[in-house]
Amino acid sequence: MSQTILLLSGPNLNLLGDREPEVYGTDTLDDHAATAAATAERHGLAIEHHQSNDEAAIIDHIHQARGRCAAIIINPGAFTHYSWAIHDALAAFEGPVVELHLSNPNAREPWRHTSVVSPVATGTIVGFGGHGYELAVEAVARLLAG
Ligand code: CA2
Repeated sequence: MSQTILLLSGPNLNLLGDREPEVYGTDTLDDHAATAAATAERHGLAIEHHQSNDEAAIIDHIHQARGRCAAIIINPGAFTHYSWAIHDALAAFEGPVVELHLSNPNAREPWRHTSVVSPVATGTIVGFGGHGYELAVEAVARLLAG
């Protein structure tokens, strides 16, 4: 059975493709999830994707991944900048965690420069738009291959 990567998308990412294309591109979240799934399949891996605007739902998905999923790729949206609850949930996950952002938050408003997720991430991919989904899965595949 193939190993599963949990792909988590935080608040407002369901609006991708609809508004702010100059910042986030024109692809939808479904497009990005499809890119991640196709990349995973090339490595014999599977993607399970969930998007939520609810912090508690994201935390529940992280808990449910424990002992079941091999890795987590997460774009926490604006929760990135203040959710210590997501930080704590990720800290309790045993596998690799990749923090992923479409834009480069460090090149934007000062309040986006802090990530409370980065300290518990194995690595972070920012600023590559939709290509980041492919890069994140490639990184996970390498980590899982040892
Ligand atoms: O660059 C990223 O991927 C972000 O995680 C996106 C978040 C933002 O709060 C982070 O600082 C960086 C925002 C996602 C909102 O997505 C929208 C998409 C279309 C229209 C409006 C919002």
